Amino acid sequence: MERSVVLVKPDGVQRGVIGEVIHRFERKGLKLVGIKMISLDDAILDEWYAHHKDKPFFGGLKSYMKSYPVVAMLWEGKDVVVTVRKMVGITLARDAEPGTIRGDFAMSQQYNLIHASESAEIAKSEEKLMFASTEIFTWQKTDHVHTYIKEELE
Ligand code: 3AN
Repeated sequence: MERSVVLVKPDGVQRGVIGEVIHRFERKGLKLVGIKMISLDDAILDEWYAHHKDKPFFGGLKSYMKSYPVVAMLWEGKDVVVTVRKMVGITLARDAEPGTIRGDFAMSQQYNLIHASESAEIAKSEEKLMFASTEIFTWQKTDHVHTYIKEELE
């Protein structure tokens, strides 16, 4: 099944929404296959945000992402990348739909609490950047038979 990398960013750690984020994805029926706290450095951020390297906010974005640790998670599910992005909400948090994580808990374009992989392809490269193979767990979530029909699990 597909995987999505989620980061509770430094502002999310400071504002105490780690549990809320986990709670929402758990209730949705997603499967957690990796989780850790990590302090990000320039090496990883230059790759992570390579698509933003020419933007005026790149320096500030990197400083912010290095300011406190983040909590990195790997969530698994059917077409999970799109599902997680919908649950996260748009980048400009004060405009994000109520009911989304950013819509319910954030006001800023930069301090928007959470990162979620943008596409299935990007998710694969983010997974490699963020998690060692020993940090990813293969386990059977027994309630999946009540979360999906058989064909969706194939
Ligand atoms: P998203 O996280 O919604 O996929 P991206 O990939 O466009 O958004 O941006 C990555 C991160 O860069 C955002 N989560 C936010 O923290 C920051 N960011 C994006 N746009 C701006 C901006 N105009 N000014 C400051 N920070 C920004």
